[in-house]
Amino acid sequence: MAAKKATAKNALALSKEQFKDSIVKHLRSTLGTDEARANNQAWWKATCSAVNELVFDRLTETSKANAENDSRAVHYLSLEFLMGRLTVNNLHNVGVFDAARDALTDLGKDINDICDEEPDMALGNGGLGRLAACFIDSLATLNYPAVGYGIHYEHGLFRQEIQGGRQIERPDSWREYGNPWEICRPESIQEVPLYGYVETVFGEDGKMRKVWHAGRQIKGVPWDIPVVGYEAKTVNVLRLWESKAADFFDWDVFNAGGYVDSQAEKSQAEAVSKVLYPNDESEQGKELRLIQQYFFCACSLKDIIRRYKRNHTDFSQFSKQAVIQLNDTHPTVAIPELMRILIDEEGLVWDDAWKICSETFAYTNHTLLPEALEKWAVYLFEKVLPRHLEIIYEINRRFLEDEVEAKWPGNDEMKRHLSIIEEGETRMVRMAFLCVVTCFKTNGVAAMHSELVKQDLFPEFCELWPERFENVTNGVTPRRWLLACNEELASMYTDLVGDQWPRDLTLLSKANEFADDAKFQKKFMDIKHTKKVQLAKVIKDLCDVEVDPNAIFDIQIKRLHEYKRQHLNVLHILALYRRLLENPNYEMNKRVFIFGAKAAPGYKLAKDIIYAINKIADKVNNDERIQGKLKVVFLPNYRVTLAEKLFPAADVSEQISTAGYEASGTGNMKFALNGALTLGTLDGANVEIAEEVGDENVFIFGLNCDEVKALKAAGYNPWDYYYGNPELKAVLDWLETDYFTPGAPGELASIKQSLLEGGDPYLCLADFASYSEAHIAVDKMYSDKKGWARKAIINSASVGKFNSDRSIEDYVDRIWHLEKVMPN
Ligand code: NBG
Repeated sequence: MAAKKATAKNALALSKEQFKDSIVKHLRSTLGTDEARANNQAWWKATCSAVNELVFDRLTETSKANAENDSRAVHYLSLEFLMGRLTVNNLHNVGVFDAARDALTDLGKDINDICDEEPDMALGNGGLGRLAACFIDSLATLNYPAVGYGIHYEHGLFRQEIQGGRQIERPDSWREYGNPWEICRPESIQEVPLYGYVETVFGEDGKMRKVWHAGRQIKGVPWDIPVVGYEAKTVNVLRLWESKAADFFDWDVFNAGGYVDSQAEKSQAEAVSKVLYPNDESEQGKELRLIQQYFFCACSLKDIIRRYKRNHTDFSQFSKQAVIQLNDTHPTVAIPELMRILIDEEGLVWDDAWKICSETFAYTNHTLLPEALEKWAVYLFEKVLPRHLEIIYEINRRFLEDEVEAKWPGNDEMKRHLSIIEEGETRMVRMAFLCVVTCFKTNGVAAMHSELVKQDLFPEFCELWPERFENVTNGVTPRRWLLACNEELASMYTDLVGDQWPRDLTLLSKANEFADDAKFQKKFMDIKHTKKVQLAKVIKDLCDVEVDPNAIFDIQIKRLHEYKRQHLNVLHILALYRRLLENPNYEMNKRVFIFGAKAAPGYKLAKDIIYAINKIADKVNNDERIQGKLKVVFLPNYRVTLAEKLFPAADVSEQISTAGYEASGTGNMKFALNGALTLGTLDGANVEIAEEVGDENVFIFGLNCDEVKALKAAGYNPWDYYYGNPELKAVLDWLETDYFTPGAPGELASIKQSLLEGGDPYLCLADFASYSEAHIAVDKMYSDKKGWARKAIINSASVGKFNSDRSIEDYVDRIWHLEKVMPN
């Protein structure tokens, strides 16, 4: 393709010849092989090493500039960073993608095959983890001082296999053969205490002090992943902690023949960073998960304090220098940990320590689902972190006796209601309350969600401190989600608006002027077709299903959860199938329904829904009566790398959560950016997407948030909808037969049960009719090729707001107040 490309401009640029030399040099001197013997993995690693020569240099310059400036920095604490692959992105951000591709071609290699060697860094579950990855990309791109802190999991999110239609979880080993992007930093190892007891001692001055005598120590080994900003001026660090047995290894035990015991200690310590928890519903009370949280918070705080102390002798400037963003409640234990360090180790008095904490921490809420709001049993805290529990009690006592008492005098019911400690059979620590009580800001992740955070989740806290609540609408990085994943469309935009759009995505709005231009429409839709052809090949390879690229590609990709309502999608597919069987002349455009979703291993119904999709796919895809008008595809092992192939190929973006339940969504933004039309409810960021692209360019259906609440309050009865809609009744009943599971009736019945006897908590049946009508509107609109092209263009051109750079600037304005630092 002759079209121009947006290419990061920078001083680092390598020519093709230099790149070739560098790759060959690394093949030989870094990897101990040569051009003749090297396999693709070696070629990939050599390519990474060539890029790293540039990247590490920028990394050093960035940290030098930050140290010299003594800059205020944000520390983004997150249990998850869903990075995906780094090679293509780093090549683009450094600005050497073309040089690398041409160099590899000259060396007889295809860059796509080489980059395919990289395993995904799947250190996250879904939206929350991917958001963290987009945010650190934007922070580096915007030259803000920032460190991401997380866990160096040995195993990321499980790999999903489908066997006989069912999900099987397999371990993910992303760094089994080493990862060229990471650097181990043994010089910054930290020790982390656990368990034990607290002693009260009185010093010579008569003052009382608390001493925590830990029962165990483990150590945290930092691994740094360079985070390359666009045009590679700034390279920040993602620092991930790996747990290891502490050094004071018991040599006596070892020598006395206790080799096995000493190994047990080692493997216990290493268990802490062994695996990412796949956000199961039933993970409550898992001691190891609490230890994981404390482990990475403790390591990170020590690291932050160590860096602060290079330039400071007391803590008076701490909250000026450091802001710590808590990505959901997972890192909340950092709050009592900082209190403990300041009071017990640094000798500050409570009020001073509290002031620092409450000026340092800010909290992002990512969900309203009650089961996802973390609570930890008090007894568990007492066992693992006895001193932290004391501190939490004291924070709570002061909060209730001072603030709550002042606002609602004598109101014990209110105290019980707002207490950080929930009373009951098992007393629990409410982590979200601890966050809101401490943090100077609490934000939601889309306008609507932030309102619900105030009104429904924390109404009393909002009365106490209205100024603490903020909204920052999520965003996605245009570097990965357009420039790198959709080269064809990216080139087209560069031709149209120049090469600055990967920074300023609002520039794309120029394309709106061409939304009705026949030539432009053709170019745009030809690219869409190309991406669909590419995806069709992936589908054939992975699922052995033939799909027609001229069909409507209708895609729902996200974690499997009832509130996201993949099963509503399934009910509609069944309805379509039924219509086609009843009337072979039923008029519709060919449609391919594509799913990608992992279910938490312990979430039975979610796994049943995956099974149902696969069983229905088997039947539908092989039913000659419907003449290929309908296809259903479940792509196994949905992950970032697969997502990069799906977003560009979508015509329809399914965003069908029950209104009020999806905090924001970020896939919705990636779809629109790549020219898909949203079929969605008024939920999360869908609301803002519709505002940006115009109501006439999205398909909105279903109950809105207020209507959902009203229906629930009035007493929702799914049976009314079942008996009231013959088609809905028929498809639900179908699930109980053996039509899709020959010889095994009832295998899909759990879905029907959950929607009827189970009360249909997410109102699938209430929204079914409206959803089904919206699909008819989609189908009609697709028949109007020009009308559809116009809408697709407008969608892609109008979502500049959802650049994660904009989200970061909002965080900086409203919460972090950082200055940009330009490294040399
Ligand atoms: C998720 C929400 C999404 C949102 C992402 C990122 C959790 C707990 N929450 O709607 O469900 O887009 O966070 O904010 O993963």
